[in-house]
Amino acid sequence: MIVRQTEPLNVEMPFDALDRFVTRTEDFFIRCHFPIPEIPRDRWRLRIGGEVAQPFELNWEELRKMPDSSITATIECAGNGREFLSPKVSGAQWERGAVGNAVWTGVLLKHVLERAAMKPSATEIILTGTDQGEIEDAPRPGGKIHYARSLPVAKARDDVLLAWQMNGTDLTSAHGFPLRAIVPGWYGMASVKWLSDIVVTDRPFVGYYQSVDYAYWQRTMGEPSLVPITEMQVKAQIARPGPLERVPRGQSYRMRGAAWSCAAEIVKIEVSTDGGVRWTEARLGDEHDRYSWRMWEYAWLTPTNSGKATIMVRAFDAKGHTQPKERDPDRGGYIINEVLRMDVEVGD
Ligand SMILES: Nc1nc2c(c(=O)[nH]1)N[C@H]1C(S)=C(S)[C@@H](COP(=O)(O)O)O[C@H]1N2
Ligand SMILES: [Mo]
Repeated sequence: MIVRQTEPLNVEMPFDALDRFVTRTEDFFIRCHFPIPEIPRDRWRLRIGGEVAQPFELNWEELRKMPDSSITATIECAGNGREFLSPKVSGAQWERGAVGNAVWTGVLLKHVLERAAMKPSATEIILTGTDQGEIEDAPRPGGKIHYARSLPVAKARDDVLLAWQMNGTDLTSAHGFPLRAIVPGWYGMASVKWLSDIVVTDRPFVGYYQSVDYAYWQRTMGEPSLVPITEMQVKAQIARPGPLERVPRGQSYRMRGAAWSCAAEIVKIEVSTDGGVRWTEARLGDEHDRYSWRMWEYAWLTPTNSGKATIMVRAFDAKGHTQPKERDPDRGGYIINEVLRMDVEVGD
């Protein structure tokens, strides 16, 4: 793993190592804003309140008696790929590895909300984690805050999972033990870890992590307005060759990687090995699932002459979305899905 920061812990997977559909837990990136809270299972509680008829609290045993289900879902940090931006943007300099695909098991948020009986006034659900700390850079609120994000009622009632397992075993501390949200299709910041509180509200939540941070400028009626980052945009990444890899000349080289999108499944991948002049379809991996990435590979007949080659990849989803060619400055340091050019050395 590549360590970007130790306190708080931020590590990414060396994406060159991508070799499977389901990412092993030890290879799954870790993104933390505050120190990891160590929460003893018997002291942990989940509180549900706000605009509900029956606020209640759950302990670990009660939680585990709720009906469980599993989903395989890809989570990408909204800042994944920031290292490739120019000019440089502040924040963790993630390369390609702040993304992973895992099997998550837990109870659907909708079951918990049904039990609390939401009032008709409910519009959003705020999820809050146990972790807390002070924000360093202005603008910032005073003192310590918790990590919190909200979801619209419709998404909360759809497929959001409160997960206690990752890949068949209890969550590790770093990934949110004892309980975390999994918001399928959304960038990672929505999947609140170390979940302790669920508050139903009747107005938009404008917390730090969806206004000052994890927001972007959206142009609807001409002028930009700041909106929280939500759905993952269609994106393909190359795993091999890696940026520093030397590719043998005049041979068939197995190029490969993964692609994902919130809107729909990935249906086509195109590869260019000449800097975007010609594009050829890659082969899609057999394994696929609504909210999982799709592996792809392409047999590249490498140039017979030594030198530099510029390789690129782009994905298409079933709803016809593809990746932008240029960087949109309204996105700041987030939502990095424009087609990248990667130079590799061809030689002996
Ligand atoms: N409570 C809490 N939840 C959190 C975070 C956090 O710092 N605190 N980081 C978020 C971000 S930005 C991402 S990308 C994902 C990463 O999940 P992972 O560490 O399990 O990969 O968790 C999200 N959930
Ligand atoms: Mo993130």
